[in-house]
Amino acid sequence: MTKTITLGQFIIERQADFPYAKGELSRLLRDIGIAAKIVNREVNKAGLMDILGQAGSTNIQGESQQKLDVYADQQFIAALKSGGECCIVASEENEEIIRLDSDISKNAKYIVAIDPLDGSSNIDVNVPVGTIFSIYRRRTASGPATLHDVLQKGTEQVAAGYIIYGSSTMLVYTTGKGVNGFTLDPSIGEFCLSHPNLKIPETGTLYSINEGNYVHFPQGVKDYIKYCQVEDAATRRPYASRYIGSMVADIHRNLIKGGIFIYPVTSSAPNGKLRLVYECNPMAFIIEQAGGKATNGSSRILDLDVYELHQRAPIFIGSKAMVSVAEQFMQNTYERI
Ligand code: P6P
Repeated sequence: MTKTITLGQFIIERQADFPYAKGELSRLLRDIGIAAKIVNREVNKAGLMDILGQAGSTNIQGESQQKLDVYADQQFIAALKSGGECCIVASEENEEIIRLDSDISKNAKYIVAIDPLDGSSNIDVNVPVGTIFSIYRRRTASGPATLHDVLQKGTEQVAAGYIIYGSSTMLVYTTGKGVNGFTLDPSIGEFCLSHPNLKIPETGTLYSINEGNYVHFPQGVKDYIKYCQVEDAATRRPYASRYIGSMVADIHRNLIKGGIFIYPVTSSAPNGKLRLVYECNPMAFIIEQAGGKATNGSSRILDLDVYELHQRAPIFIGSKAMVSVAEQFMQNTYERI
């Protein structure tokens, strides 16, 4: 019987990794874990509550907000506000940054960027959805934090993680020293270490892309998809297409089994669809820490300049060998044997 290690115990034990930390990041991760359990409770009974369906409002993206989107956004902001370790929340659901300027928060040293409920259009059909978060140190030493504190490159993240509300609920995160996964045990209401030191397989046979957009893809993406579909038993196992339409679920599957997830530019989305600050950067940090790769087809996601809060970026993310081949097609340098 292996010893149960809860998220809280793990965070405290790993605090030794940060000898100069005074516990703020640990408490911030704890606050996120608490909100995740509350959101999980509502996601799990969404079909039974008057919480499904359109909230009537629309978010900054112009997307109709599902009531659970709004609920999740409120829960994470409330947890961060009461925890006092975060001075600004940048959320997909809010056009502007949310400054937490209470006495205990206004001088807090951390910034949280979050997609409170990614893939929420899948809620009504019981497909896994997720929360994605990214944590930065503020750039200004004190006083009211500003957007300048938020718009930092992905390389500046101190932590990143996601929660996947699926057949089980998992919290996966990194602080730059590897990736660990925790599964929620409903019988004790705790996230318990279930996937220590997660590593993505060097290669794989799953490719994940919305082929409904095929005609709108750049030629390199079209060529890569054809490469994936070629039966070439002599050199590699046939690939399989898997696309859930929920970024957290697609990337989590690839983290466990190996694979590549691509959301490229299309003629209707010239900068891609996914958001750099609270979707691409945190997922890129996690996958790189697990030994994988994340680029925009040519440049490392984490190195991209961040110039606006809801900036979009194309993303090729997953097993290192697969992303590298996809990049060769994007740069038309693939050596056909
Ligand atoms: P499409 C969900 O709406 C989301 O933001 C991601 O979770 C997902 O990967 C992507 O959009 C799906 O987009 O255009 O394929 O429906």
